[in-house]
Amino acid sequence: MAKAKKTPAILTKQMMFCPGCGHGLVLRLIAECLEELGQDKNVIFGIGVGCIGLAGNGLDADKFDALHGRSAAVCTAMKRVNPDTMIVSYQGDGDAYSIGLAETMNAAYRNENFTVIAVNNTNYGMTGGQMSTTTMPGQKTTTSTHGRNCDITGMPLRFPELVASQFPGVAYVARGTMTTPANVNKLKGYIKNAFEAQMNHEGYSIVEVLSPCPTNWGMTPLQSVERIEKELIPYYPLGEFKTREAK
Ligand SMILES: Cc1ncc(C[n+]2csc(CCOP(=O)(O)OP(=O)(O)O)c2C)c(N)n1
Ligand code: SF4
Repeated sequence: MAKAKKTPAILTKQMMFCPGCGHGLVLRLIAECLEELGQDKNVIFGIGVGCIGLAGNGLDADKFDALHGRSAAVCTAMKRVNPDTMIVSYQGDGDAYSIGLAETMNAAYRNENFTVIAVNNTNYGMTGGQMSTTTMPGQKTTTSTHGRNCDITGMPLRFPELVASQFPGVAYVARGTMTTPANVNKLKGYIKNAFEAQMNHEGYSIVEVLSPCPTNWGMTPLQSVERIEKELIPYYPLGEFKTREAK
């Protein structure tokens, strides 16, 4: 009989995410990858401002709560002074791509050797579902009550594609999601690739995760998964945009 996988040691307490939220699963996959790579006692997280804060003490690892959007700058410093420590910048789309776009972009531009996990739920989840750079055209949020008008706000930002096309020296760029067991397995593979690239000092790595936010989308968890499949993936395709070069 198949055995259930043990919870990774750094996940110690129940976390307070909403039912159907994607953050818990992303953290679980990160923790599994770190443990399997023998890095779970050798990691510092840069933590963005947002619902990831609800992980609280449930994530038993060194972490630095960066000011809103500044995690990439903090992670740059942490990695430069601790080159053999795994540095993981865990951020939401509002944190990484809206308020912190400059820091996120500059770290990629400089090809800093750390890993960004960017949880894209197309809104600012923690503060009540405001519009972010990744909000879809026509999507209603608390700050785009008639639906996002891209004529005046620009089109949703595809950061992984931007990095892969404009900064080709980076180590690894991918986008995954968790809508099916197969997608969960692929996402775990992407996260592991990113961590391995960092361990080998190959440069900047980023994995974006399309993640449900049922609370602010006004949907059930199942409807949220369907929204990702039908609406988000056609605009935000899954896959690897920059693969690791054979070393
Ligand atoms: C400088 C600053 N501006 C605004 C806020 C308020 N704030 C806290 S969480 C948050 C939204 C975070 O959204 P996102 O990064 O997408 O993460 P999510 O909660 O969706 O996971 C905002 C705007 C803040 N803490 N600091
Ligand atoms: S508000 Fe959204 S992102 Fe935040 S915990 Fe709830 S479902 Fe998750």
